[in-house]
Amino acid sequence: MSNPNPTVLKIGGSVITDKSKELQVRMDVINRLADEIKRAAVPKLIIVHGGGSFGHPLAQEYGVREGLKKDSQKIGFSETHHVMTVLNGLFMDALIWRNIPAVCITPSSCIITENGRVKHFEDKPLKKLLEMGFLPVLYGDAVLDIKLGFTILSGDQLVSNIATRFNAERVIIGVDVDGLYDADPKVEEKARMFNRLTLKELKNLHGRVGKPKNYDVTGGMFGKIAELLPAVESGIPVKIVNATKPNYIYKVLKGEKVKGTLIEKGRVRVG
Ligand code: IP8
Repeated sequence: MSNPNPTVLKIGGSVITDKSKELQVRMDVINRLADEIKRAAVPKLIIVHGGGSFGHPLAQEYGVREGLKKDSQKIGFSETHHVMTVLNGLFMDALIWRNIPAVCITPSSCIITENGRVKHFEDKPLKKLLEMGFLPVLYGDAVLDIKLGFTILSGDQLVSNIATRFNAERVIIGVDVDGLYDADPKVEEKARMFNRLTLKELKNLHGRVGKPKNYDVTGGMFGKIAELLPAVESGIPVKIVNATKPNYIYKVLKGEKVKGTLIEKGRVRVG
């Protein structure tokens, strides 16, 4: 394929950070993922990573997602954005040291939301980088908001928006569990994983999966499902895989069979 549509890869914050401790990066995991991304050599790739124990605790402490209500929150907005640039810097180091021409695009500098939804997105640099063969890297960020003053833009909303905007060939979501379950697999021993889901099944499920109990301000798996709907609706297949397991991201990037949940608009009939 000479000019393929892009693949959008999300790496969850719970994969690259230790969510039990604030500001704890998992550099070994970032390095392994960078190796896998290098080996897979996908021709057009956009990466988005999450906040984990960098962005989320500060966003929660200062109520950044809820918007600007008092001046004392402003430092919280700055800190949340700043720690995300630190995490992103570590991620970028791992890619660039491996000779991958990755370039960071800072969401808070090119996106403004309205009530938490992307409203303005100056996407020309992203488009140009992609055309030139660079690997653009974005992340969930603290962003300015027309109605709220500021808020949190989740990596998942960003993934869905970018995938739709650039007519992605596929979306890959790397998380710290094997796929999408009917209950939280970390809590419910009997939780069942879905191998495949249609849009209709996903919508039904959306109402049933519980909200997270930890400090994930963007809603954990619950928020993830809601955000993925527009991408699936526009016909882009989404595969959720365990990025903490070695070679899963490599295999999925290469189009090889790997355990996970595949979400498609409808069932594709074979034969
Ligand atoms: O981890 C939110 O992105 P996510 C990032 O993809 C911040 O939900 C700044 C909390």
